[in-house]
Amino acid sequence: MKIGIVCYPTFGGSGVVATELGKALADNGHQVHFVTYNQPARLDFFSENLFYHEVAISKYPLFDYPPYELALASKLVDVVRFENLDILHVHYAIPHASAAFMAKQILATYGIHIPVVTTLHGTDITLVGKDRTYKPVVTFSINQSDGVTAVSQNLKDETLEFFEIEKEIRVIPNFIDLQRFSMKAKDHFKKAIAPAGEKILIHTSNFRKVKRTQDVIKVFSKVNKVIPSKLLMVGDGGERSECEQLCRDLGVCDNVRFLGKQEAIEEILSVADLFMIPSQSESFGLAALEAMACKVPVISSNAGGLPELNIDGETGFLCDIGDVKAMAQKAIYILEDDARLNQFKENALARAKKFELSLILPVYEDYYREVIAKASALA
Ligand code: GMT
Repeated sequence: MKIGIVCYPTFGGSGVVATELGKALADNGHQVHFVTYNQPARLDFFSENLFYHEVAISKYPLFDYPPYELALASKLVDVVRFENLDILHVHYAIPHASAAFMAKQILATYGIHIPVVTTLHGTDITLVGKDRTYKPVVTFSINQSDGVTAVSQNLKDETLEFFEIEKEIRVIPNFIDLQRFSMKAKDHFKKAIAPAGEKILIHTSNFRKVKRTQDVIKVFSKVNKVIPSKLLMVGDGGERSECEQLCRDLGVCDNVRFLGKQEAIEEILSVADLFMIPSQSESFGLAALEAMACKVPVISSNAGGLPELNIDGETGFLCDIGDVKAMAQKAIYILEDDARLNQFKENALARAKKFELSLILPVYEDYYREVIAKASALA
């Protein structure tokens, strides 16, 4: 197939899923065309089946708000026409699904009928989509898509609850490449971080408010009183300086390291004993899956799709949002006994294997074929 992929080219979960999916499709012999405003973060190598089309945004002085959606729609028209694409797969509803709808209408005037699959990732529904400003457009563009997928059952349920959706939504979860994400021998790094054999806790995110990163620091401060431990905070974003201040207030600075944005995240996860993701809202929790693939158990909130990934008492624990006391108790329970910790680590990896790329890739491929067949029957 010739597949167009539209995504945010950033480190965010939806961009990572879109890029990894595109790479895997290309490895499987499909021709994949990325259309976005910047080279996607994980698309920094050459492959004969991968193409990147940059959306240039006009900086005309009249435009206080440059119309990215229109530039994207125009680019999609070009790419679909001249590369003869079979299907467009847009990740994140806003503004990708509506731009794809516009492109589809324009292409119809050339006699080209391109099916569009929209994947809902989370904040496009749970935060941005529910905003009155965008709700009608989100509803419309989901309903106009030829196929719609959501990354968890919970996200599907929320979408159906808050929007008037007429389309069937297929649940296709996030996936993991276990060749890349596996526990690596990084003893020298572990020694540098935890020279006295302290336990290592870790959090990775974009430090947005929705991640409740300050809860991570609060939980760690409680754990650290009982278990000799270190905390690695990986990533960057709006809440980082608040977290740094909280470390000072709680007197844990010497045991917390802020590593900023990191490429080789699997190497850092490899030295960790416990992952924390106390999010306010989390449609799936790709960061937790990456940790589990590296044999790291998870303390999470019970928000959104996290219970579909993290199995309470088996791969980690689920606690109420904001219940830092319970999170700390559960973290100590896992960390205080090495045999128990090892069992949780094994369970985390076993669970991650259920989301292996090789299992999920054919699900997407079959879904594309199904959507293309339905759309061509209607054309
Ligand atoms: O988590 C983020 O803030 C990034 C966000 C995004 O929209 O790129 O991630 C969302 O999509 C990921 C991939 O499907 C999911 O694994 C994340 O759970 C989801 N984030 C939220 O729902 C907050």
